[in-house]
Amino acid sequence: MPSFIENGTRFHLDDPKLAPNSAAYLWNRRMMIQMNCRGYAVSQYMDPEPRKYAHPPIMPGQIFMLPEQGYYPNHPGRFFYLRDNDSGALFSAPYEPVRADLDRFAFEPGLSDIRWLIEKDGVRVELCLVLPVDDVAELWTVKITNTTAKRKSLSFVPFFPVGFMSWMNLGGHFDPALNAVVCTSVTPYQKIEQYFKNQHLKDITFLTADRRPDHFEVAQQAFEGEGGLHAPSALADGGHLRGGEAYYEIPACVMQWDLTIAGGASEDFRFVFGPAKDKAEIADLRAKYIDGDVEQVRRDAHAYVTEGGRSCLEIQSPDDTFNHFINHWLPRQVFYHGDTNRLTTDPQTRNYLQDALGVLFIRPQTTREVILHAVSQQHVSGKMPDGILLRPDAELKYINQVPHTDHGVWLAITVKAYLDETGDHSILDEQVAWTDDPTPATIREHVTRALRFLAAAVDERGLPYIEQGDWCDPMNMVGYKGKGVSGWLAEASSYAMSLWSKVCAAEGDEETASWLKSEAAALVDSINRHLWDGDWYGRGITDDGVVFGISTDKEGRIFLNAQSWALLCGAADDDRKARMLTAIDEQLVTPFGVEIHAPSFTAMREDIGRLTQKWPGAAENGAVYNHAAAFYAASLYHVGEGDRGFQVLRAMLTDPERADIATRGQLPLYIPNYYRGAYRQFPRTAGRSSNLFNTGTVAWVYRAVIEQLCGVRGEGDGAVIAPQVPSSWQTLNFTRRLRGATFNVVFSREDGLAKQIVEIDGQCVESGRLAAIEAGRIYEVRVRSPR
Ligand code: CEZ
Repeated sequence: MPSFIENGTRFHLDDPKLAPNSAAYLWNRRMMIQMNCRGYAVSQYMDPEPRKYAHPPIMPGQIFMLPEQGYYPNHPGRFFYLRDNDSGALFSAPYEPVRADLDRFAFEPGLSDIRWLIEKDGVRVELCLVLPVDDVAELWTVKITNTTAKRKSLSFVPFFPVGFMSWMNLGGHFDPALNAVVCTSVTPYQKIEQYFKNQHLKDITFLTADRRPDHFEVAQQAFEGEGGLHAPSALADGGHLRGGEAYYEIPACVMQWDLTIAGGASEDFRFVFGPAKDKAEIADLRAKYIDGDVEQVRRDAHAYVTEGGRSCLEIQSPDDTFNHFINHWLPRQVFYHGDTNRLTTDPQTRNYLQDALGVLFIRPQTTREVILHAVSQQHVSGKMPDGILLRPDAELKYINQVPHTDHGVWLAITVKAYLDETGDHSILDEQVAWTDDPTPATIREHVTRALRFLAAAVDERGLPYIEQGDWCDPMNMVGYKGKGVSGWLAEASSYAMSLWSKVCAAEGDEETASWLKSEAAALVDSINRHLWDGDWYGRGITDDGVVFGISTDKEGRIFLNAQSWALLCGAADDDRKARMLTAIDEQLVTPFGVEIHAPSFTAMREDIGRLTQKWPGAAENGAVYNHAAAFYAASLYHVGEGDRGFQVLRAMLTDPERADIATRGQLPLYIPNYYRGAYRQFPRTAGRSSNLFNTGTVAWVYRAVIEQLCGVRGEGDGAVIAPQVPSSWQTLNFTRRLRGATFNVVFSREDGLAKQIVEIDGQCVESGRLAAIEAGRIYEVRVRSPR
């Protein structure tokens, strides 16, 4: 049975066919690798831009991770063939490419390693992958055990395909001094400048081992022959690798050992695989990871994730899957985002700021640095750029060259959250210059000006222009002619202005506070005047003045974001709220979560844009787009709908049982950016995971659990304790660290209570408010709630 093991810090999948593409990921600050349970891999590293070091046999896109990534026999992966030299029988671990029926299969990704245990005909193979904390390298250990009583003669053949490295120059050879297969290439270019720029690139991919192989091969075709990867010709008829090289032929790292293993005995191997600039770098990596202490590498990798990424919250609820996810896997995913910026040198501004919003609850110092860095690229007009450059040599690329109008919103939200979590008001006085004006201004002024910029970029109805997109990247044709407006952005701006107005008021700046309040109210007014459609809010108005996301639309009739943010900004009164929630339940809620809109578009709408061209039910075209669902959950908690909020969050997690794993096609180790939607149009494919673990969702889910479900958050100099616990839970215990203090909270339900009661250190605190938090102190909190 698939299940969490080791107290939820590891997962156990027992069948490679249940969810063939289910995967786990590892990362360090320089690289990431996603390994699926059957051995296929997608990995990339920073050089300084994202790059791959193992390729398919054709030229792929270099930097995008694909949603619903498909795999095929020649896909990059890490494979280990085992041949019984007496019977000739062949299998491969973990499963691909041979796909033999195994006697035992366990794919067991942990917080900082990925391991497998495979058994077939009396041979056990244990694989473990770990990434060193500060190098681009995969460190693999392999243990082969003869589980029978009789001696076995085996051939062990690791096969690490390298693929089509370059159309200009590629090849490979075995280097005896390095004990490595070294595959070489020249990154293709045409402009001369590029020649000089490319000097530093790691154009080598290598595999080195701790033992001298008996045989090797470097040309993939010579290995495969006519047999194909599931029965390579080089291994047929008791054959041995021929010691070949690759001369402008697709290279692969293949080594072979002839082993005689006594009954019950084992053989151990260690490998390092990765890119290198030159042979000296391979020698260095060998010294560190082949000759070095592998246990130390494991301990360091584990400490990086669990100590570096230590959460401010541990919970114990009646829902074990939720506990494991919140205690281990969610902070891990949040930390990955916050510490690596998704391995890009020009994160989208909204992603950069929202990733910082998540890591705030792990390492607030990082959030502080992100805020200061982000505003250093703000224009003196207040406009936030579309992407943030993280290195002097970085450039705005791809989507960041397309004008989007929402970036200022995330600045205000993140700074407000930072103040609440840390109480560090000194940040507001930090002085930072503008990208186009050297005169420094305070952070307070940077945020206010971002909001002034938003307030000014509105049409005659008072609704904000959308240009070529807002939060929704591919909503690129609503306003490209300069007239279309975003209802969502009106709500989000209003919400951000209200938040910031509170900060200004607390800081004694009444003038700005009241201006922001009146702007926020004016936006609400415009939204209610122009976008309320009777039962829900429309999403926007096109360049031609057409309101969309309304009841008369056949496709894209209702958009979730337009409802969630109406709740957040307070546009909807109780009657409207009730109508919206009903409409959402009827049209958007599915067993796999809440869809971003419905019905999904089945044809291009040239006044909405590229999102309508995505496959119906995929990504922004009607998927359960978890980032939008997380906004919805946040909005539900915001208006006290805790039970609904929890349902939305809980639907994002795959249940650790066969049926849900098979349908979603993923393991409960991360929240993917989407599950397929269009549930009412294409039920057969609904629920399928994108298996993309890059997503702004996690910051919002983490925050909702900490600040709303558990309900302990900073406010002014003090704290608020106001849990919104699902009504089906009778108990909840948790520990929350906030501003150097620790809150041990015991929540329980009781009969005969009229309302929730909070006791701090034995004292009843009617409001749930603590005026000042004492750092270093441990608060014992009891929350008693009506049943
Ligand atoms: O990218 C995300 C963006 O990183 O889409 C979100 C947006 O808020 C995030 O900033 C919603 O649009 O078609 C596109 O360009 C898409 O926008 C995607 O690239 C999308 C992906 O799902 C990547 O994870």
